[in-house]
This record gives sequence, structure tokens and C-alpha cells, in this order.
Amino acid sequence: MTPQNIILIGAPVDSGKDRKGCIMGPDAFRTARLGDILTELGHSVTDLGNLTAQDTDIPEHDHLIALPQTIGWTRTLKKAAKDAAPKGLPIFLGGDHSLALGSVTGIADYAASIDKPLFVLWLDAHSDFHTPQTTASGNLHGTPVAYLSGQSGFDDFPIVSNPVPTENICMIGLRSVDPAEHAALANTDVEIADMRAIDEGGIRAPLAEFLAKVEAADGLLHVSLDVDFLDPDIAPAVGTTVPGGATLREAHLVMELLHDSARVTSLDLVELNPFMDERGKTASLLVDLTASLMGRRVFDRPTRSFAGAV
Ligand code: EXY
Ligand code: MN
Ligand code: MN
Ligand code: MN
Repeated sequence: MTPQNIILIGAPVDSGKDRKGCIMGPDAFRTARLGDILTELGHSVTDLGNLTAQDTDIPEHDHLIALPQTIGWTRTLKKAAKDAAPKGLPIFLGGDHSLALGSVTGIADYAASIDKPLFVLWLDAHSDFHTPQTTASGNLHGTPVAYLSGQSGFDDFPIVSNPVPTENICMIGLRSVDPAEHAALANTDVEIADMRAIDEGGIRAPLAEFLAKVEAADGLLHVSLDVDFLDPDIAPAVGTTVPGGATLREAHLVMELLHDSARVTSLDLVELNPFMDERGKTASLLVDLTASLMGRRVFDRPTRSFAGAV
């Protein structure tokens, strides 16, 4: 991979849900040596440290958890994304998934400014397609895909000037979708590979098809990696575990294929809750997956050792 200017942006967002702990995520990624490992792969790495949410004068909401704080984070991260994208490949170190309300909309503004289409790959157990009106839990980390694709109902949030078209969004790994999300997604062109599709046909085919679309459109690609995409046995440090997630090998294959595509221009690492981790194993796994995405490999492909090996 050509060396990249990687910009680490600490986004200790913990307002998107009731359960606390994601505030420690960015420092756990640093403790797991994310920056050093990316540097060892030949990239130049700048760490902007941890950002803070803008203050707002928006009042607390009786159903939506920590609405003012999440709107403040959306403003902060939208601007940070817009500023960083022209300079390199931003990696948003979460923080819960509500950070994508800001990261993706900021990247979308940048993509529009250089007249390129933006594509979004959502690696998650959940579809995160609630609006503030449909969420039963009031947890705003369940809403970013609806927001970034321009669905209505996000009063008081920054206007989404460049919504990502739903046909440019691909979700892989789904296994927990609420009825309201299911109904709303049915009216969209979001590409979905749920766990059953992966069980039946493998994880490579839907990703390859999506990457071919990105390539054909000469698009930018934002990847949003939620810890709960992974099976909880290998990635326990997340508040929203759902059994039956991606295996270690499936996850690495996704990252390796993304690397080979050379299309990824920004990344979220979200929902890591270090308070729930087992001796740092989830943080280290996320760092290893990021290394695969950024070019770590055992051999160049195809290998040449054995007849029949590819
Ligand atoms: N759909 C559920 C809710 O809205 O509360 C769960 C959302 C979990 C979202 C996590 C981050 O992916
Ligand atoms: Mn999520
Ligand atoms: Mn999730
Ligand atoms: Mn819900």
C-alpha cells in the first residue's frame, strides 16, 4: 500500500447510550500501540489527541439520552472530519457509534467539495437506522445511518447538506434489527449482508460486489467498524453484544480485501468499552484488524509455495 498520512482523532464519545465506558476507548487503542503499529507498516501517523464536545444551549430531552452532548459531539466531529480529510486518512478512535453522526457527515461534505461520491461500509450487528422518533431506547448510537443518509426527524442536529445516498451504503454483519428499522430500511436501497447471508455464501462476495461499485464510481469509502460486528467470544468489550458475529478470520478477510481495494479514505473504530475488556484483548484485536486494513500481511498474494495455494 502506498504510505498514507494517517490522522488519529480521539473521539471519547460516551453520550450515545446509557452504559458508560467508551470514554476510555481512544486511550485503550493507544495503549494497544495503534500509532506505533501503523508507523511500523510505513505510514506517517499524526495523533490529534482527544477532542471535546462543543457546548450547546440545547435542553435535555425527556426521551433521547444526552441529546445536547451528542449534538455537541456531532458539531465537533463534523468539523474535525472536514479539516482532516484533505490532509490524509482520518481514523476516529471512539467512543460510541453516535460519533458517526459527525464523522461521516463531515467526510461527506469533503467528498462533495472535491466532487466525488462517498460510499459507507457499516460493519455492525445493528443497522443503526433509527430516527429520534423511532428509537425505543433513546440511545442515539442507534441512529447514525438514518442521519447521514438524510432521513428526517433530526431536529437541532446540524443540517445534512450532503446526505449519503442509500444505494452507496452497505451493511455487513447484521443480526439485530428493530422492527421500525426493518420497515424503514425496506424503503431504501441500502445493501445488506446479514449473518445468514454470510453463513450461506461467505463474507467475500457481498463485499467484493460493493467494492466494485465504489471502484466503478471512483468513490471515496468510509468504513465504520463497530466492535459488535465481531463475535462476542473474540471481542467481549462492548455493551451491545449479540451472539453469532463475524469470526476472527472473516473480520481479517474483510480488512485484507479493503486494503487490496485501495479505496478506504476514512475509518471509525467504535463502541470499544475498555471497562468490559479481558486483559485488553478486544482493543488489541481492533488494532490488529486496523493493521490488516492498512497493509499488514504475511505474504503478498498469490503465495508461490504450494501448488494449489492462491
Ligand atoms: N437497536 C437498538 C437500539 O436502538 O437501542 C440497539 C442499538 C445498538 C447500536 C449499536 C451501536 O450499534
Ligand atoms: Mn453501531
Ligand atoms: Mn452495533
Ligand atoms: Mn431500538
